[in-house]
Amino acid sequence: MMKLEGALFPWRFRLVLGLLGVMVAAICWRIIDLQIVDRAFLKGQGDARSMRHIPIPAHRGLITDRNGEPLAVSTPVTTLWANAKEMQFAKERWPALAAALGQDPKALSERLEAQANKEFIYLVRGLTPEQGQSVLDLKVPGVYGIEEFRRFYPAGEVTAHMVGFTDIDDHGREGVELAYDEWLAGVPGKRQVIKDRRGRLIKDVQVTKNAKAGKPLALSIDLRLQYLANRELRNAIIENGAKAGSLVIMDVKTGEILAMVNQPTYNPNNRRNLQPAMMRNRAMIDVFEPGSTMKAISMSAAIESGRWKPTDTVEVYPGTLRIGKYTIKDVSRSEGPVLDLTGILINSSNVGMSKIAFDIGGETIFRLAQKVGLGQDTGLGFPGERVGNLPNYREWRKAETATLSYGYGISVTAIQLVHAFSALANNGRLAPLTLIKTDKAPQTTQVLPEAVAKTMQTMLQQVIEAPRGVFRAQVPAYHVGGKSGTARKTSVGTKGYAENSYRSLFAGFGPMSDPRYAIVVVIDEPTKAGYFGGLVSAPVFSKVMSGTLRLMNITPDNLPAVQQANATPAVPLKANGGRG
Ligand code: 59J
Repeated sequence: MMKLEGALFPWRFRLVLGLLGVMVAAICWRIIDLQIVDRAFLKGQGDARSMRHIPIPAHRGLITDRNGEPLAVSTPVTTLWANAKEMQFAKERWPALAAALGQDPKALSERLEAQANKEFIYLVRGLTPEQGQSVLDLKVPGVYGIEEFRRFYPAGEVTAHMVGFTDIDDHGREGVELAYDEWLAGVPGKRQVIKDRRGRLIKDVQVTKNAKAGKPLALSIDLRLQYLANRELRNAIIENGAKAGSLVIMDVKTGEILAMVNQPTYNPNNRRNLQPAMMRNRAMIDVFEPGSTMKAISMSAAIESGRWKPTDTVEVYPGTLRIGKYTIKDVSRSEGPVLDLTGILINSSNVGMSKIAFDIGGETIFRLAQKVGLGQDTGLGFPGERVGNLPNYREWRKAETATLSYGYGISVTAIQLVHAFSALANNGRLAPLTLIKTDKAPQTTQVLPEAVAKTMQTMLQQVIEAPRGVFRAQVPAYHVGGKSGTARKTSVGTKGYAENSYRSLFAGFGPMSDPRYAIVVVIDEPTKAGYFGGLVSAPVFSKVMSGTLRLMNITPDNLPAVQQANATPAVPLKANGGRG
């Protein structure tokens, strides 16, 4: 009879069975270990290799002008990126991709080869969502899209310096975009997704953090005035063959900047071929000597001192004044050997102003210049803004006292100059400057007695309206006041003044019945017809002030008698009772 071999070696059979049993037990233990004991740890490890947090872009706050006109808008765009590693598996699709992207096929494939081990490279940023989708529809392996926002500036070059711009990652780089970046920028959200080994998106798991949109910002700017200012400044720069210029319009009652433009400018929507000169917000970052516009401040100090009244006279003959080895000169010959205070302003007599400065002392002028903000921090915190320089009166010797009184040896920005004039316009009350729309009346500081400011208003009106005045600054149907200035530019490299490069200035305000707007015009190096502030900058002031008063619906205060019957005057006019 046959016997089973196993039966012959029962111990061997049991051994094999026993070993098998141990192995099964070991496997079971490992299963329990992996599935139950280590489960959480392993799942976490696995997820960490496939779960991804991807950012949800936050919408950046809208920037508008004071009337809600958009100045900086965030529009959705699609950015295409590639996992270059993954793309190596589909080289045959590269030419089609290059064609869809409008890129050179050779350049693209060279780039993809060179970066073959990179899992993230940008292909193209900021396409319109439609353009982006049409590329994604090709379904080229390794090509992905992300939604982003890109800034668009509807007013382009007209608001470029003021608004500034953001970089490609939507962070503020210049202007208000930079100064108010924290306010405007949102907080990006987070989305959890699962991606496979090659980084392909497999599943959208959840939004772990919602994107928080940035806050909107309404600027003090009035876009209509900004356009007007830009147009008139640009025309004047062209007509006069000038190098550059700035123009600022301020509401003297609220401290709001209503317009701020510079030439040359640039298109913030297309920043290729930008030259640094185009990008300068000159009204705040360029400093200059205010020249004779400073006489408005020095004269205010003289009247405030109580030692001088407008009808007092000073001998200006022969138009020069020696101080040690230094000679002060008047440029144009004055009406006579003696001028009253208004006459000193009208004839822009440096000699007359200097003599008054010696009488009242440098400190009196210094104190007022400081109070109206010349060479002082504006508190605006605008990127790159300059403070200028008002030397301490202790350093003023006799020659400096003279030259400072008519605007040399001090440096200011256009925005400081308009601020200083705003105090005269607003009856001696200085409102803090702001670039943001304000709703409530600001806290003003009385920097000059009201009576003194009113006296100055009358004198500065005479500067424009008197027979020998700066008639080019006149505004039809309104009374306005102001002061021109023509300053030789300091020549680069040397300590002295250039013989034939000038800065033409005009600073003024109106309407005189209730001054509301102050304007400063700076034209840098006019080279054509002439260079006097009264010739070059005054007409720009006239046009911009005229447009401003009309756009703002300000009632004319200087209509001829016949027309007055049909108008509602802001104040009683001479024809119907007089002003007092
Ligand atoms: C001027 C100066 C330079 C600096 C002089 C303008 C001085 C001076 C040393 C010569 C042209 C010129 C510290 S002129 O602004 O007086 O606006 O309509 O640049 O005087 O002492 O060939 N303005 N301008 N002065 N320097 N230093 C007048 C005047 C002014 C006018 C015209 C005629 C200067 C009425 C200027 C205007 O009021």
